[in-house]
Amino acid sequence: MTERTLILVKPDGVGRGLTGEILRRVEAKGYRITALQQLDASTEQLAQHYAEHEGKPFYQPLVDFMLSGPVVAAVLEGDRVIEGFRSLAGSTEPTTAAPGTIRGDLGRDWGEKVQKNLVHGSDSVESAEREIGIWFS
Ligand code: RTP
Ligand code: MG
Repeated sequence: MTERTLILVKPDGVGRGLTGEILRRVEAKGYRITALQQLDASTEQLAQHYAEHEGKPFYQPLVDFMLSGPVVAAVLEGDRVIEGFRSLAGSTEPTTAAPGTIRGDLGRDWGEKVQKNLVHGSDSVESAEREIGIWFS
């Protein structure tokens, strides 16, 4: 089934010059990039985007990390792209994310308060529509 998802290249990915490599993997898989922009996230956007994590110990370090540099937001379209992009990204923690995934191949998390894991991808159809509205208004 054709879906849309919202992905972010987080500040570690943009800062390390990995945007192209990450988008290359997305396109090589066959997903279409239907919107793309680099921006400095606002605290309001992050409060909305990460509302489900408010109150968790990693919430403030996560927001501070996401404010530390530009992010790249993109809308992807494709068959089962929500699940498919999360599969390309790998599990949350770069050290244990499977080799072959973005986080497993490229992510570094040693000594950090928050997982600097390069990318975000929506986790459901509802989250995708909500998050697309936050980053592309
Ligand atoms: P995402 O939402 O960014 O695609 O990642 P996810 O589903 O794999 O992870 P989630 O549990 O939704 O957490 C959101 C982001 O918060 C940071 N995090 N750090 N204990 C930690 O150090 C920790 N836990 C979560 C990560 O950047 C994670 O992607
Ligand atoms: Mg998540």
